[in-house]
Amino acid sequence: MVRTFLAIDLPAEQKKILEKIQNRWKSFRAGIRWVPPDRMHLTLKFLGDINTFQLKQVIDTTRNICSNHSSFNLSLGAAGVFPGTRRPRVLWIGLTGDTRDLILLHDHIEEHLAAIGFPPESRRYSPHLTMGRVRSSRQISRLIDAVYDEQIRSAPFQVSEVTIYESILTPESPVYTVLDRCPLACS
Ligand code: 3AM
Repeated sequence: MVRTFLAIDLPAEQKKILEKIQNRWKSFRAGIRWVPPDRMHLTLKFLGDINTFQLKQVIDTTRNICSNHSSFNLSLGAAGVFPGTRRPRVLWIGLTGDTRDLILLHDHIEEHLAAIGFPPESRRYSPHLTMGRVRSSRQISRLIDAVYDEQIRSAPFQVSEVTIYESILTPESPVYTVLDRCPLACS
């Protein structure tokens, strides 16, 4: 079985910006488990454990969907916390730019993967980059103020492929391995 998810990778320049933001947030010394910047990605769909037959179907389906979608541009957007400030669990950075293309791509993936047996998410898709996960309430309210005050500027980056990842859970942090890269059509 392979623990699988579909994601959009970020260019090095955006990861650098995210690292700088994360370093500012780290200075509050709150109880957060931080996502290492080199592992940050935009999740499109988490599939969980699938077998090799299903993996082949997922690769074929995703490749087919991507070949029918043009590449598009995104930029880093405002920061926030999920599910809300009262019980924060995830600190994130949002996206701006061609978000309608992103949602359309996500919806097609949901629809076509549902047709091969993967149930769609019940929650609405909220595209985000996870920066860290809250582990304790230590210094959290000061950090949350800083999250909402963050002014993020980034140049647009082109999204030209969807990556299929294996995620192996370890006691420290998940290890991600690329299983396939599915190119989007040229825009
Ligand atoms: O991109 P983010 O960090 O939001 O939280 C996990 C991560 O999302 C999510 O899949 C991404 C790659 O691991 N994930 C992990 N387990 C999940 C589950 N059971 C899950 N998403 C939904 N259901």
